[in-house]
Amino acid sequence: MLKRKDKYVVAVVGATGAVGNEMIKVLEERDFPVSGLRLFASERSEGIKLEFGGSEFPVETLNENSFKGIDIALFSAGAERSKIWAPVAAKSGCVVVDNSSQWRMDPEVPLVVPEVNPGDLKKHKGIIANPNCSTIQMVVVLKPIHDAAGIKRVVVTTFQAVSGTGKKAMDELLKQTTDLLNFREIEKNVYPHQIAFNVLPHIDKFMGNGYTKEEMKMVEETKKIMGDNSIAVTATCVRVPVFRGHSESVNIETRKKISPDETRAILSAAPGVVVYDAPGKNIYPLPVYAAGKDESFVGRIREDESIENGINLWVVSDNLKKGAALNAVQIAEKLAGMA
Ligand code: NAP
Ligand code: 3JN
Repeated sequence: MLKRKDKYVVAVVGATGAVGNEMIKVLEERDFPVSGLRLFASERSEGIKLEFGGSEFPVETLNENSFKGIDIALFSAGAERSKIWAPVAAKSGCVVVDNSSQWRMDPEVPLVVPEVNPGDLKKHKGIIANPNCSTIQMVVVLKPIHDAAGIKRVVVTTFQAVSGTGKKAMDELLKQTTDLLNFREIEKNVYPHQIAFNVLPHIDKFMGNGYTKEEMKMVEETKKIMGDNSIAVTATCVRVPVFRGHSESVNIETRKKISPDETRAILSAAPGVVVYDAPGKNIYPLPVYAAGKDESFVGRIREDESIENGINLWVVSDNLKKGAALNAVQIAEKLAGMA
């Protein structure tokens, strides 16, 4: 349990990465009560200093004693590092909010989106898992619909920005784009195919069932967060040449009929959701507008006329913010009793 204090010593593990960088920004932006900040990354980053609140903080490497005196540790250094270091941190008495997939499906570890299942935080034993970005932005929209009409089945197709793969992928999209526009040969290091001016139906590794791991994360995490294993979910995850902001086409079959107007009204009142839906005026959510914002934006709300009780939605959110850093900081705020 996190002891209530006026201010907390916070650690960011993976501080030099795309998510870690965003975590530092979000802590500052939301004025999280920080009495001390410790930043960790790999040996490659030793000596680097990062800014927070007008001061510079050194980046350190991890060791068995790193977490002594730290209250909250926000992890975003990959599943392998979380597997080793999250239990070490928890044993030192620090509460870990882990952004990797390592602990998400562990029955002992709550998987939390504060707008959806804040009550699950009470069950934590030192580690709390932050869901996958594509899951987070979808469940904040699904939850109020499930409460109103009971969701039977979800069919989702994602259009995911390259920042979801990290800093190197953002550099690769930029370089391939400029190389192609200058009639130069491209290099492929991060993705198996060209990402500039292309679309890849492949995120994370392929599993035995023909789905990718990212797709199965969406299926399993959605059920755990919503606390309902009866919701059928199927996903197709696609990488698109966008820097920031994941988009999703979401088809929902409900038990009770719900009209597009009712859906709009329910979602307008939902925490963390903004309805942006006036197609006649070309108003619908777009990644370029969602980038840097906190909410899940929803538009193109319309009936699925092919089934009895169906709704189609288009959901866009900033994958580095609500999809990762912001959700983690919101969890820390809940633990600190701020929200
Ligand atoms: P990234 O830009 O590649 O950054 C990786 C970070 O991990 C860097 O700070 C890196 O440090 C650090 N790191 C690597 N090896 C380390 C080690 N041995 N010890 C300590 N730190 C180490 O990747 P990212 O996009 O920020 O993603 C990082 C992780 O966050 C992912 O692997 C994933 O688990 C999680 N993530 C979650 C979501 C989500 O959906 N919630 C989205 C994206 C990522 P150096 O700079 O020194 O190499
Ligand atoms: O690709 C995206 O848009 C999201 C990527 C998330 C990610 C990337 C590398 C490793 C994860 C994750 O959060 O599931 C992981 C991982 O921890 O398995």
